[in-house]
Order: sequence, then structure tokens, then C-alpha cells
Amino acid sequence: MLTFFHSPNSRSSAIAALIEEMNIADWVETRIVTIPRQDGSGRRDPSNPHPEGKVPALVHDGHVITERGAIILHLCTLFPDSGLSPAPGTAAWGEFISWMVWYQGVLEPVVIFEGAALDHPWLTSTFRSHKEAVARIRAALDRGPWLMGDTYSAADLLVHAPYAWFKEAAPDDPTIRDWIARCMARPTGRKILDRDAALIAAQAEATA
Ligand SMILES: N[C@@H](CCC(=O)N[C@@H](CS)C(=O)NCC(=O)O)C(=O)O
Repeated sequence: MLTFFHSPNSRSSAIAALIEEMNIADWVETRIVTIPRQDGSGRRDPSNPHPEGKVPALVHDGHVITERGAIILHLCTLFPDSGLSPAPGTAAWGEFISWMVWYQGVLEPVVIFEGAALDHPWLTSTFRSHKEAVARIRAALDRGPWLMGDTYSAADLLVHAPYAWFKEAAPDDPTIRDWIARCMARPTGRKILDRDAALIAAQAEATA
């Protein structure tokens, strides 16, 4: 059994969109939880199994899976025919895994460091910079039109996410901006935004 713990308008929205893209909602139960928000609203939800009280979390037969990249890899392995990744075990799958792990280990940290104006030689030697990360995205899109080539995949879904949420972080590069716009224009993304807005309204009403 698969249970997805989601809080609207958060990093878990990417997993909600993935479940729509993969057309696997019948196999994954979604449970809505609250999280502490930067504006002081919300609170940690005792029913959320994530060890740090964050979202997303996916529970598979009692095993807790966290980090979007790991959740995406797990769902794409369980549902290999959903069309959101290369077939597990192939050479292209190895490249797909690289995007997932690079996103978690490099891209999100360098976007945060830049936003927080953090600079230190240890950070640069470990992560390089947002500029270099952007160059990697651009090189893939030059082969494109998607990160993995001809086909939209969960790599696009995850890697474009910070730029969809923090528009000021989006690189001033027409090719990358066009790719972000194409990712955001997918009907599933719109559907999740609308559903999240309804959930936020319902949560606000419940706490009023
Ligand atoms: N590295 C994690 C990040 C998860 C994360 O930071 N989630 C935020 C939602 S935007 C959260 O749950 N924050 C609640 C808190 O800080 O307690 C991932 O990619 O899944």
C-alpha cells in the first residue's frame, strides 16, 4: 500500500503533480497534513510520518520514503510504464537518476545559498555555484527540448520546480525560461495549483 503525505502549496505539490502525470492516483492514497509555514501559520502534524515533520513523505507498506528525488525514483520504478522516466536499469535510467540526485544534492542547495547570499570556499568547492548549475541545465536543453531529450520526464518536473515557485531565482536565459514555461503549462500542474488553492481555502476555513 502506498500513502502520500501532502501539504498544499509546498514542495510536495511536485509529487502531487507527478502522481497526476503518471496517472497512478488509484494506487496512491493521498493524505493532507499541515506543516509550519514561513509566515508563522500552520503547525507540525502528528499524523505525518516524515522524521522532520516535512512534506513530501511516501509510505510504502510501512517504509517511510522522503526527499522528492527518492520518491520520484521509487514511483517510477514501481510504475515503469507510466512514461515519466526511462526504463529502470537502462543507460538512460542512470542519467535520469543523476538528475534526481543532482537536484537534491546540488541544485536546490545552490539556489538557497544564492537566495540567502551565502558564499564560502567550502560551499563553492562542494557545490560549485548556481551559475554553473544553470549551465548544466542549458547544455541539456540545447540537446533538448527536454532535459532527457525528446520526451518530457519527471526530471523536468523536479528540476524546474524551484523556478516555478521562486520566480526571482529563474535564470535570465530565454531557452531556460521557455522550458520553465513549457513545464508550468502542463495541464497537471494547473490542476494541482487549483486543487491546492481549494485545500488552502478549506484549511483556512477550518482554523477560522
Ligand atoms: N529536501 C526535501 C525538502 C522538504 C521540505 O523542506 N519541505 C517543506 C515544504 S516546502 C516542509 O515540509 N517544511 C516544513 C518545515 O520546515 O517544518 C525534499 O526535497 O523533499
